[in-house]
Amino acid sequence: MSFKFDPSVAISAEFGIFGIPCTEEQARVVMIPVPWEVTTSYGWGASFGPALVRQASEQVDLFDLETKKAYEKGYSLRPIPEFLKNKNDQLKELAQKVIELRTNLSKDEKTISELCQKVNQGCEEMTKWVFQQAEEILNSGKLLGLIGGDHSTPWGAIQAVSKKWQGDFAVLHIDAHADLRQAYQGFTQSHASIMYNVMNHFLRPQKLVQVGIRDFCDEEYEMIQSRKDIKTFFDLDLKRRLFNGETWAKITQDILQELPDKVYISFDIDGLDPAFCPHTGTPVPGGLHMDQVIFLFRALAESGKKIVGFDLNEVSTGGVPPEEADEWDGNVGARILYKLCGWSVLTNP
Ligand SMILES: [Mn+2]
Repeated sequence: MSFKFDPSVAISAEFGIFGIPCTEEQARVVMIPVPWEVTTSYGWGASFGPALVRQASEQVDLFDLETKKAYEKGYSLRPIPEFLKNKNDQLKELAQKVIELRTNLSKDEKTISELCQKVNQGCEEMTKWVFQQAEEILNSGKLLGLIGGDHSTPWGAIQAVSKKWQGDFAVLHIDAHADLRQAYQGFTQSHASIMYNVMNHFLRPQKLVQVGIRDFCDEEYEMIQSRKDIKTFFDLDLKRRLFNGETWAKITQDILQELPDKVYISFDIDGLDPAFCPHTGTPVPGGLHMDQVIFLFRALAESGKKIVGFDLNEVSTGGVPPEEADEWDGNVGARILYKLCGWSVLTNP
């Protein structure tokens, strides 16, 4: 099913994401925006991620040398849910209070625990909402995408994909951080805990393959070592191999070998070199180049694997409203998202 429009006429993000004027019914890829960053611990602005990426998406040329006219199948982003943004703003204040109390070594454990409980409950509700939205999209036979928000946002989507495929897929996790903390600052659904949560839930993928990881604690390192269903390509090892003369093509094949036929991609923008995402909440020097990621996506598609869902998260304004934000982070995010949409369509003929 395709719909026709002329991409050479002026396009605007007002028409729809990437300026593609299609309804959700016409679209093959349907994306959920999740304006949420309740547990953000350092820089903020990720809750504006969906708006920032949507705004920048009109700059992306629709024709793509790799994915050609995949866009003719239609990509659609649901409206940004105001109720979730409002809930985010309320709960974020409570979470900040917890962080402040802990920083000041407060002994008021009762207040801390009450606040944490409220925050955790709100995060659970967000995840439930995402799960329902994702399940609805998957059940309608559409391809699923999600735009965060911080990295806690896609857990519900990964649960829905896990349910649909009964765990017969892997999460390809691109990130600077391992995100395997059992809880962070008392928050059970912290952005720093998503992959811990993913891999310990009854609805989970058979495997987690991490790429670009360069910031983690010993507890996370131990979890990586102890679990046969987690494989991590640390940034340091990737760089050492490259510096010793191995090609990225060879490394890419090693990554693909760890993956089964079905792959969900969870893309934290901070997996890239911070030059590509200077305003993201927790940037870490080092990381992947945009071109390496684009090469990896294509190799994955050419290997015959199927993308069963994806998310892009942690694209941030750096704390200002999207209208005032530097366009660069959104620009990079929109281009990653565009490739993810295209390869999703092409790997699901
Ligand atoms: Mn990260």
